[in-house]
Parts: sequence; structure tokens; C-alpha cells
Amino acid sequence: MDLLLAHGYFLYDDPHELQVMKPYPPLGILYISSYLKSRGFDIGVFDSTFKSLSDFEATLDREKPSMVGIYVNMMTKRNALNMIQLCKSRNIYVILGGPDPPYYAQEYLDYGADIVVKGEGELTLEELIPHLTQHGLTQLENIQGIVWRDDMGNTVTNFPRPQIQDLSAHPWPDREAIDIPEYMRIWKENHGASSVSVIQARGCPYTCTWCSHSVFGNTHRRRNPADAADEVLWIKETYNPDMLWYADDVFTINFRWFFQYADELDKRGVRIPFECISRADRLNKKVISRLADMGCYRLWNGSESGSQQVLDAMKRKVKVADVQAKTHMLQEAGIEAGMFIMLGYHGETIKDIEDTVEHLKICNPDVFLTTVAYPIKGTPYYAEVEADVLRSGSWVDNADRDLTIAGRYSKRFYSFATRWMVNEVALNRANINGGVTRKRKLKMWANTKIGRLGMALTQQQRENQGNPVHTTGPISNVEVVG
Ligand code: B12
Ligand code: SF4
Repeated sequence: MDLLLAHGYFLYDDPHELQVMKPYPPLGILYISSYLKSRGFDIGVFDSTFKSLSDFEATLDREKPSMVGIYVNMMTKRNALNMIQLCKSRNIYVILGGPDPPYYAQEYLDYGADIVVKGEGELTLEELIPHLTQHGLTQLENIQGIVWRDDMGNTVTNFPRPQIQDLSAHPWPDREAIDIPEYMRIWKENHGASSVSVIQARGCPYTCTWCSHSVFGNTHRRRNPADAADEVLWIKETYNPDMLWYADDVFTINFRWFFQYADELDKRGVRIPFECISRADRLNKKVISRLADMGCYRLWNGSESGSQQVLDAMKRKVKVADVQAKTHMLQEAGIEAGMFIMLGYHGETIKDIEDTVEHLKICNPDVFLTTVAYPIKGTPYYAEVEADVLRSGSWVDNADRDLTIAGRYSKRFYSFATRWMVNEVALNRANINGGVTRKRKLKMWANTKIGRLGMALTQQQRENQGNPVHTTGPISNVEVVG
């Protein structure tokens, strides 16, 4: 085997993911696998999703790869660090890729990784594998897109690698290397319908300050619509899932492409219900109606805040009123409206949170998820709050999602704010849509009061203590389903 590709998402070890139970395979390593196989390499894939760290260890001992490539994002970092150690204790070269390593290359190299790849992995690994086989970790200076250590122990960042020009010239992700039916089974068992993911474009040119662009930069490249539709036809013929999940950052970003793609699906007679993400400004009546024809049953809109001031500070480039209008338009077309809400962004006031609650009540989404803002290294948001970023413990022990910011409201404050928001919106929804018992409504009402009271008390505590350094941190995502 030339290379074993792996990732560190262990579903059964993650209590939060076990509650959600919506696993998708890591498309990045599957793209890399199919490309490298098409170039004649012998590639293995360790899909950690349904496995454990000891399964990984056993795979290393059985397959004895000379190189292991690991996908790392901030959520899987801790597991990836353990995997690095297991590889290094067996003298295996470790190459890292994905969104987290580029801005922490030094730290990952210190931890034992041999090479960090920035950006897309396909072309870099195609060059790196034969190089490592022939020259080991020497003479790496001409390989674009990597960070490595020279003989003197200096960290060297090579020139970036140009991005893949024609995504459709590359093979589809290597789904056959992993157990897609098991993903579908888990979905069906937990949600009544099986789902398969697909991605038709890479990168997003928008500027939301907290969003990580560490892999694709600010570029946007689309696959050709016929090739994209062929893959979906193949998915239907091979797996016949009940649903699709488009992992694209903004699925309807380019209207011309979107309508051509919809036509290509029609030509092939493919209509699989799907879920996707977009933005209010990339939706209109015609797009929404076509989405509905195509089988879109839920569209997620990164709404983030009901305060225009906060949205502008985030450089989100959307208007609150537009989000409200498009949410209603989606629902009128029979598409469920999902919303992502972010609390605790830099400069957000209580009035902004109140505006967000009002905004949610006006939108009346079918489902919304909340997150407390956290700064991801490499983003403009991180740069803005960097001086106040607090890390409890060492880099090894926590990820960017655990970072806290001095001077913010406390974690408890946001926990109460979320309680208030979720129940206030649910109560409003119950009043509009009906079908909720009086007892249940009373409970929601009580929770709105507890939430608001908690906010006031935690705020008061902060003021009584002379506004000392308080920190925010992540709270679990809350889902409200109508
Ligand atoms: C779809 C998606 C999800 C989905 C499903 C995830 C899945 N398994 O498919 C859901 C909604 C569940 C999700 C959840 C979250 N996500 Co998400 N997600 C994405 C999204 C939009 C697409 C992922 C994808 O399929 N990309 C397509 C493939 C082709 O790209 P890729 O994976 O990056 O792979 C390429 C390179 O990275 C590289 N590469 C990859 N692996 C390797 C390995 C080696 C060895 C090498 C050399 C190279 C290499 O080559 C690949 C091909 O060119 C990305 C953004 C994006 N556009 O990538 C965010 C993204 C990965 N998510 C992100 C975040 C923050 C989250 C959450 C934490 C959000 C939250 N608040 O809860 C959760 C965490 C969930 C978890 N447990 O991991 C961040 C990660 C930031 C970071 N620094 O880690 C991203 C980058 C979004 C962003 N722009 O900020 N996510
Ligand atoms: S949050 Fe969405 S729209 Fe904004 S930059 Fe990121 S991917 Fe693009």
C-alpha cells in the first residue's frame, strides 16, 4: 500500500454526535483516494466513523503502510493527535490535510506530523508519495503546498500549490472504498430516511468574518453540470438513497449553473429529495420554485443574527428583511426553512439578541440551530479578537471551538440566552401553528422567564464583580423542530 488515508471522526465515542446521529463520510479523503487510484497508486482508506482508535491501530499493524494521510478539522483534532502518535511509534510517515492543520502547522509538526498539506490534497500527494519513497523527508523544498521541517529543525512553508482547474476532470469520490450502506442504515434507523452526501462546487467567495477559508481560499469553482448530474444518477443507481445532502457552501450561488444542473437532472430522470445550504441573497422566486421541483425539502440559511449591525460587523452581506422574506418564500413553496444562529459575536449587545429573537419569531423557521461564536484561527474574526483570545490549557488539550474571549458574557449567560431564545420562538410557533398542549406551552413560557432571569442575573454578577474577565465558550447546538 502506498498510502493509508484516514480521518478522526469516531461517531460512537462522541456523545453529541450520538444524539444527532447524522453521519456523513469525509468526502475530501474519498476524492483524494479516487484521484490517486486513477494515477496508479495503491491507496487504503480507514473510515473511522463506525470504528475505534484500536481499530486504527489494528489496521496499521495489519496493513503496515509506510505513509498515513489524516484529514483533520477542529472537531477531530484530539483524535487525530492520538492517531499521529500511533503512526509515529511505528515509524510511519504522517501527512496531515484538511481545514485545521494549515494555521497550526508548527504545532502539528511539533507533535510528530512530518508534513502538513495546505489546500487541496490530490495533486500534492501525487507528487509527495513517490518523493517520500525515493528521498524520504529530504529535498522537499520544491513540492508546492506543504509545510515541513528541514535538517536544521526549521519549519519551512513552500510556495502554495495552484488549485485544481477543472474539477470535472477528476474522478468522483471513492465511495466504494467505504461502507456507504452502513451510513444509510444509521440514517434510516434514526431518522426514517437514508441520506448520501455529494458536493458540486468548491470554495466560497463571500467574506463572513468567522468562516474558515483555509482549504479553498476565497475562490469558487464548480463542476460541469452534466458531470455533477451523472454522479447523482450513479448514486441513485448504486445506493438508491431516500435523500441527498449537498455539502456545497452555497448551493444556489450561481444561478446559471443551478438551472443548467437542474435541467441535467431532469434529462436523466433523477429526482431525489435533498437538503442544502444557501444565502438569502442567492435565492429568488424562480430559484426557490426550481428547488421545490427538484425535490429540495429543506434549505438552511446562514441567517446568524437579527441585528443588521451584527450582520454588517460579520461582513455577512445580507439584509435582515431579505432573510425574513426568503424564509417565507421557501415555506410557501413547501420547502422547510432551516436557520443557523450565532450568539456572542464581537460587539453583540443584549438589544441585538432581542432583535434576533424578534427576527426568529418573524421568520418562524421550521428548524434552527444556535452556536456561540468562537474564533477559528486564520479568519478575520480571529485576527480581530486575537489579543483577547484565551486558551485554557495547552494547544493539545483544546481546539478552536474551545477558545474563549476575555470580556465577553459568561458561558452561563449564553446558556440562559439560548434557553430564552429557543422557548420564546417555540412558544410563538405554537401560538401560530397550534397543535401544542396548554401544559407544554406553560412549560415553554416558564423557560422563557427562567432564561431571561438567568441572563439578567449573570449580567448583574458580572457588573457586581467590576466587569472582570469573563469568558464564553461553546454550548451544545440546540435544534428546534416545529
Ligand atoms: C458539509 C460540512 C459539514 C456537514 C457534514 C460534514 C461531513 N462529514 O460531510 C455538517 C453540517 C455535519 C458539518 C458540521 C460541522 N462543521 Co462542517 N463543513 C462542511 C463543509 C461545508 C463541506 C465539507 C466537505 O465535504 N468538503 C469538500 C471536500 C472536497 O473538501 P475537504 O474535506 O476540505 O478536503 C480537501 C482538502 O481539505 C484536502 N484534504 C482533506 N483531507 C486530507 C487529508 C490529507 C492527508 C491531505 C494531504 C489533504 C486532505 O484535500 C481535499 C480534497 O481537495 C465544510 C466547508 C468546506 N467547503 O469544505 C465545513 C467545515 C469543514 N465545517 C466546519 C465546522 C466548524 C463544523 C462544525 C464544528 C460546525 C458546528 N458549529 O457545529 C461541525 C463539526 C462536525 C464534526 N463533528 O466534525 C469548518 C471547519 C473549520 C476547521 N478549521 O476545522 C468548515 C471548514 C466550515 C468553515 N468554512 O468554517 N460540516
Ligand atoms: S459562511 Fe457561508 S457564505 Fe459566508 S463565507 Fe462561509 S461559506 Fe461563504
